[in-house]
This record gives sequence, C-alpha cells and structure tokens, in this order.
Amino acid sequence: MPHVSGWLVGDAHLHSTYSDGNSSIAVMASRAKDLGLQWLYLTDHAPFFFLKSWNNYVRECRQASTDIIVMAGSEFGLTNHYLGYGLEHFQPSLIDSCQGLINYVISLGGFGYIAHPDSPDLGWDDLSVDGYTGIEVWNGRSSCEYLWDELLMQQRKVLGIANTDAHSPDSLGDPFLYVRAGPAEEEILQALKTGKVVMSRGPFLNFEVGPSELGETAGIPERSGVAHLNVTWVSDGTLELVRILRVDPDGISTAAIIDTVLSPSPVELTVPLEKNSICLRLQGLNSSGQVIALTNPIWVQELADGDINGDGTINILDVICCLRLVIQASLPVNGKVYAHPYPRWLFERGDLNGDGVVDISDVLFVLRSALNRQPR
Ligand SMILES: [Ca+2]
Ligand SMILES: [Ca+2]
Ligand SMILES: [Zn+2]
Repeated sequence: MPHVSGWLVGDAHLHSTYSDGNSSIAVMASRAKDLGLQWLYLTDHAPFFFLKSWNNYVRECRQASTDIIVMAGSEFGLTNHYLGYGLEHFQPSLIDSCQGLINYVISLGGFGYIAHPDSPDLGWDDLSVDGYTGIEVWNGRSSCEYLWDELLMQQRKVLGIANTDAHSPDSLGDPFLYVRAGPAEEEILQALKTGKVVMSRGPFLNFEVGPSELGETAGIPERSGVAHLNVTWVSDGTLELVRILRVDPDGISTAAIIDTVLSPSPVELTVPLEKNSICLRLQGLNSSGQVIALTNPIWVQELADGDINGDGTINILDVICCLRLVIQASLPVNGKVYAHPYPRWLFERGDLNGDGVVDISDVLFVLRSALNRQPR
C-alpha cells in the first residue's frame, strides 16, 4: 500500500482474544505494523466485557502502540452489529435493537458505523434508523456498495468505511482505510467521524470539488450546473480507471471516466450536475474491472449567486472577496488560501454576469445582493 503524505493507513474493525479473535492485541498490532498499517481500532465484542476487564483492554491497546497507534473501540450488539468509536466511557450491554445500539453508543460519548449491514446471518435489521455516522461498505471481501447507494439516493448523509473484521493476524491488510490525519488519535477519530476516509485494496484515490473535501458539501453556483473536480491518486500498480459516479434521487450514473495510464495525477475535470443531484463519489478499478478503491462522497448544494466564500449568506465579506478577485489578491475559502491565477470554480463564483471577467460590475452585483439581504 502506498503511504501518502497527510494520510494514515489503518483498519477500524478487528478482534483479539478479548472476544472471539485468536490472537493477542500485541500480536495483531505487530502483524499490522509489518503490513505497513499505521493505526488500528480494536473492536472486540461488547458482551465479552461482562467477563473481561475493559480497563485492561484499553491498557493493552496503549502498550501495543509503538510505531503504530492502537485504539480501543467495541462492536456492540448480538445479532445486529454496530461499531462504536471515540467512546468516552464504557459499560457492556446486551442491547440488540438497531436504534437502541446507536443511542447506546451516543450515550457512551461515541459515534458508530453499522457493521456488515447486508451479512446473511449478522445483517442489520432496520436501515430506517437515525443517528449513525455510516456503514461498513466493505467487510473483508464482501461489498454492499449497492446498499450504500440506496441510502445516498434517499438523501441520507451516510459515510462509508472498509475493514477486515480480522479474527486472526493473517486476515489483516485487505481492505484498509486511508484517513486524512496526522499521527494522533484525535485526528484519526475526527477523520472517521467526518468521512475524510478512502477505502482501498491497494491504490490511494482522492478528489475535491472546488474547495470542498471528502465528506463535505460543495456549493455550486445556481447558474453553473457543473462541478469542478480535482482528482488525485497514487497507484500501487493496479489502478487502471477512475470512475466518477453521480448520485441523483432516481439513480446512479457515471459522470466521467479517467484512464490513469494515459493521464497522470492530478486531473482537473468538469462534470454536469442535475438540478437535484445529491453527491459525487469515486471508484478506482483494476484491469479486470474490480473496484479496488472507493472515496467517501462530496455532497453538492446550490450556492446563491454572490455567496463567493460559500458560507451560506451574502454579506460584506463576499463584497470584499469579489474586490480581492478584481485586484487579483489572494483570498481564503474553506480554510484554504487561493492566489491568482484562481481555480476555475473560484473565478466563476466571482464572474456573476458571466462576461468572462471579474470586474467592478460583479462587485456591484454582490453589493446589491448583500444590501437586499440585510434586515432593515
Ligand atoms: Ca458568503
Ligand atoms: Ca463579470
Ligand atoms: Zn467484527
């Protein structure tokens, strides 16, 4: 697996002898390190902690954290399985109802992902529940991408993760997760919680829409009807194609395809959107057409004309942004600073009358919109 600067590789679902795994935490961690993983989230089954000590479990995770970050989570439930992360405290429980599991993890200060939702014997009974962060799209070799798409099409903001669910050291390593984080537990947790996560069986794959990253919502100007994407990847030698999928309420379509052999990373491209498009997400495929990488989605939302910094309102800050575009000064959007020559999406946000330049008439447009919106 290629290591990518700013991202860490790991696995967020595996078991040790604290529940039904066959190896100690130390052995699992040492195997993971050999494979190149940089973090692990242990998820031993919650009911086992009626018999075993949670505190010892946490301590053993900490002790195994040399040259790898090992964190202590848990898989809750008996027949419905729910992965709980970021737990501030812990109490074992025999809760098994779908909504009950989600609420229980929240009551422990954590958040969670539904494990193997379409497993034949340990599947999730009720997907109409609320309050979960996402679903395990890949569990070992099995995939429920179709189910993820169904949820996304219903306008649910559901994130995806991919894990081995390893019960022995030899099952580690495929698939794995890239999280956008530095080497700190808090940063890894934050990435898992917000969807700055790429699922992989080899290559790294990522994209941005304008200034928006994985798991975020990109503002698309009302008049534009297109999204500007910046797609990046690091191949392990197996990545052949990148498919850009668009999720609409009535179906999933391929918005574009990149041949990674012909085009070097990064690639900038523009894809058309429908009025009610929900989100975009990427698949990476190998030469036999198998999906070997999946990004989390970037959701799309209409942005009012004049809202240049994309914060949902039009005010004096947007007037200043537009002025800065006119004088070709740098400006911050979504925590990043953009300098002249601006990316196309930013130029389009400023060229409100669509005449191909950003000048004082565009500034006047923003000023008028800001004044109209001011309460009087
Ligand atoms: Ca604004
Ligand atoms: Ca203009
Ligand atoms: Zn499991």
